[in-house]
Amino acid sequence: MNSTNATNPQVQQNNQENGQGREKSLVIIPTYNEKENVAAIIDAVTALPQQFEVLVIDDNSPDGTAGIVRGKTEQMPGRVHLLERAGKLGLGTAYIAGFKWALERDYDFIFEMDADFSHNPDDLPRLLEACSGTDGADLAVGSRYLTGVNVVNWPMGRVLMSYFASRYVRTVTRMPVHDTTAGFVCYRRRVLAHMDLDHIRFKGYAFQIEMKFTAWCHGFRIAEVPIVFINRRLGTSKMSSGIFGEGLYGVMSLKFRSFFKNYKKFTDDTDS
Ligand SMILES: Nc1nc2c(ncn2[C@@H]2O[C@H](COP(=O)(O)OP(=O)(O)OP(=O)(O)O)[C@@H](O)[C@H]2O)c(=O)[nH]1
Ligand SMILES: [Mg+2]
Repeated sequence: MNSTNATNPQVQQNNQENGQGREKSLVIIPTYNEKENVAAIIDAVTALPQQFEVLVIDDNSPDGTAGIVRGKTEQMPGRVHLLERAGKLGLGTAYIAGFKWALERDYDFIFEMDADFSHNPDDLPRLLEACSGTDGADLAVGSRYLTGVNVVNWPMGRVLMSYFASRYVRTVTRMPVHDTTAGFVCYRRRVLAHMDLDHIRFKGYAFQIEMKFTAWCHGFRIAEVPIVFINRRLGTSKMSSGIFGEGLYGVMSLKFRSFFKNYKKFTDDTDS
């Protein structure tokens, strides 16, 4: 347990009041040129009563994002963390680096979230709730397509593309998830500990699909929590057609390869 939290009675009391006991949560935020958003998103996450910690994975953003995060780590030591990588290596590998960082430490719940406020930090407690307790899910997905289409300010073409991409993935994989490309996710530690993270291949949207699909193949329980997704107001998109293409063909190859894989099913007895 983090020394700051372990010795702070107020934090312990807050954790107990939130029903969290001594369980620790880490929100991983990958960044590339997010100087307009990064300080505000860190402040919004750390202002929540649940004592979320934040890990930013920055890929040497030319706009100086890492410097802003470093300031936050000094302001909130033990609460905000920064992992710097040499260059833009893609969202998927950033998350894998973050997951490994978390598994080397004692986090119980590990989150994925974008820096650009498309994912509302105020929804983090609902994702945590869905994974908490003995009956909690192993994975909670912040879902745009559970109750209709909850996307605000995206051009219609992009909404349709994303919605039908999710349906296509559901049809091909048979995975019971409405928003398969969602990047707002809570994992219980045991999901990431059980999966072979070195064998996750994809980097863009397909990374999100592959993570959910692999967890599902291992027998983990996935819950969806409805969220409203809002298009970024500040900064620029990093989406590219290559990333989209990876998703289109990647899904078929994911499903195809799964027929030949022997997924080790998770059981409470064999894993922690
Ligand atoms: N570390 C790292 N972060 C990245 C990389 N590419 C994107 N990101 C971050 O990943 C998150 C999602 O990227 P976005 O550009 O918002 O992608 P998107 O949500 O599909 O596109 P928008 O519609 O423009 O928001 C943001 O926090 C980005 O800064 C990368 O190569 N490395
Ligand atoms: Mg975005």
